[in-house]
Amino acid sequence: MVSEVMFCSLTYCGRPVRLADLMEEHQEELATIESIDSGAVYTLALKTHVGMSIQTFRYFAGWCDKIQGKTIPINQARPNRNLTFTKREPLGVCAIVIPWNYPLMMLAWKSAACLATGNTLVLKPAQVTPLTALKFAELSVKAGIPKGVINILPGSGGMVGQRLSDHPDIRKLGFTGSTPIGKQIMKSCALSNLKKVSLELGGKSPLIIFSDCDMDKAVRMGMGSVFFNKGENCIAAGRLFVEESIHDEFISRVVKEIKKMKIGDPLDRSTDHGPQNHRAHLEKLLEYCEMGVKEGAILLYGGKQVDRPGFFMEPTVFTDVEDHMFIAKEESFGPIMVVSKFKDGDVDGVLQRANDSEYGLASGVFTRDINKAMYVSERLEAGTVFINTYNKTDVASPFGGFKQSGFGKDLGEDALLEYLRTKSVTVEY
Ligand code: TAP
Repeated sequence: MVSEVMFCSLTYCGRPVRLADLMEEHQEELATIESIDSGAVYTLALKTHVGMSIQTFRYFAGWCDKIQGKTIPINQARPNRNLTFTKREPLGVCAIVIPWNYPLMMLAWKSAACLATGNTLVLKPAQVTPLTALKFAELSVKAGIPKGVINILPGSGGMVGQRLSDHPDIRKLGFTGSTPIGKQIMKSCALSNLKKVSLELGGKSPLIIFSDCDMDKAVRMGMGSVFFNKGENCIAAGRLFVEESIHDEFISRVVKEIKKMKIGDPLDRSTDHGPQNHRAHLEKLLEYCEMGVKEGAILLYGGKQVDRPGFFMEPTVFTDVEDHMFIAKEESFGPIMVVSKFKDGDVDGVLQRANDSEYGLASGVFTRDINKAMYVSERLEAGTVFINTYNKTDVASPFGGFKQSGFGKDLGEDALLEYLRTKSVTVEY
């Protein structure tokens, strides 16, 4: 019932637009909080973490009054006429559980679609990054969103997250996080009351760089594919496959660029690379590097904690990574470039290696040959394929993984369906 009431108020009172306006008015404060809480450099926090969150609320605010069904003629051969029409209804109370890498943006991607479709929500931020979610709750009250519609519930995954998965009155759980926790959540949602679930999970996204690429762009974007948000990026290129004839040049240019990166205080506007999110994550990344060395990959650059206070990790490059190695298969979620060569011209061979993963979140290809780019994009098993670009997410483009990277979409029109149910009404006349 609350959902039905909300659907009307959100649709006709422009409150989601007001919420986006308020977020914009407070964008510098939100970006500062986000930077301090997550370690993202301020400039990125302002543009991406906060900027895209505002765009997301504006985009979904535009959908509020466009949630429509269809009319479907049925059983036309009978003497009586029949018609089915469908209605898209909200689900009711939805739970949202998010990780710590883009705290506000992950909140926005799910909450905006959830609210635009007339639901209420209970959101659990990650324990280590709850602050922008709390500021968002304050702004939602100012925007006139009625009490009880947006509920922010900080706490641990094992306690609060688990309780949300098990709760008998919650009808949907939208989750972003790791694959093992996603599986656990899906099981609990099924065993409790068969909640609808959408899962945005881990990835090990391949990026294929052919020798006929625009090298300047491939170096710049290849670096961004790994080091953006200090690698704490679900679509980070987990593995770069570089064609043999340009491999050495590509690597040496990447290392030259890394040396120019300014590592330091994330609030300093000139910093390129801030600290990792929390201590345990930094320790995990250092172990990941040790594992790479132990297995025989070449640690060409970095691999260590930076010698200054804080959880700073050197941007790192591994080369000569073989397919069986742990670092070739598992996500680091940090600033670690993992590079393998492939033989010149072996398009099908590199595709096979790129697809040999249980993950399928994103992927990329750099080549000037549009036919090759299209051939590769059709065969890559990933929810997103970037051609001659990377990290280009947009509020209007559906986003979500294949295989063990999950299912269900955030963003774009597709995201609305994650928070709606379809009712068929059949009339005989
Ligand atoms: P997780 O450990 O999976 O945690 C994600 C969220 O789930 C946190 O809020 C966590 O709570 C909560 N949680 C933990 N156990 C739970 C349980 N039993 N029931 C319900 N909730 C529970 O992931 P993480 O380490 O925060 O984030 C990194 C992972 O997220 C990476 O694998 C990354 O690829 C993935 N990720 C994916 C995407 C997309 S869009 N596919 C985007 C960002 C990140 P706590 O606060 O207690 O940790």
